[in-house]
Amino acid sequence: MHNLGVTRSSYKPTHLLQTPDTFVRTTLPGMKNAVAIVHAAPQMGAGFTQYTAEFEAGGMLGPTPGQRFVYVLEGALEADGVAGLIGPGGYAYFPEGNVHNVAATEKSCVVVIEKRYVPTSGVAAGLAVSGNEKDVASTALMGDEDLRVQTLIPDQPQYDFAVNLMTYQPGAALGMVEIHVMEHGLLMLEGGGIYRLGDEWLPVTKGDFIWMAPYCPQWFGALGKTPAKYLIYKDTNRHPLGEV
Ligand code: UGY
Ligand code: MN
Repeated sequence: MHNLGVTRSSYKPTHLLQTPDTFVRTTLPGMKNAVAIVHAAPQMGAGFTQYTAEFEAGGMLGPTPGQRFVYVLEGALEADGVAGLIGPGGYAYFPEGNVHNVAATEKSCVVVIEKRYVPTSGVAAGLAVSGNEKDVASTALMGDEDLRVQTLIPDQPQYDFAVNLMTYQPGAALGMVEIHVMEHGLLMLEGGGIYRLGDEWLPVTKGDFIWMAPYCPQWFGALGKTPAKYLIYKDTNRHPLGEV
């Protein structure tokens, strides 16, 4: 059946909305029994790589040249240095140069974010981190109790990026149109709404990926009768001119 070339996906210099009907799978070096949907990469001007890894039982990731953050959507992972299995809502961060295996113990779907570390003088690189979102407290964004943020990587100068969960009660919205130097990678985990990206107002729903370039005007309002939730990457804690 032809789809007549129709999709909600949109790729502009300032942003990408990538909906599941446009996902193309590939493999990355060292991956075994797994495929990657590469959503964001330096090829589009991003300063990081974000992909969804789909594993068969026993599947593995290959090595990375940078730091790596994994967040389990479905299934279970075992990873060097992490006690027990990492199940849904579980996450792990590995510093650059940390040689580690990440393997799926069952069919699994995992968010993988990788970034080359930007050192900053007088600050040692951060240590490995792992946990589960259910154990992470949330804070209200700009005093809005209906818009809550969970910070998965410590917000400290040792770490040069953040990965946060943002949960909007139905009808909640960002209190402002944000325009900032940091870029974002975003995966819709639950619910949906309208994302303003640049000069487009786009309907978005669970499973969609969004990349926002630095300075991309952005705003989100949650629609529907269930909360909207997304996982969002942002570069942080570094001078825009680079290493100091
Ligand atoms: O942290 C952020 O910049 C976040 N509020 N941006 C967003 O949700 N688009
Ligand atoms: Mn933002």
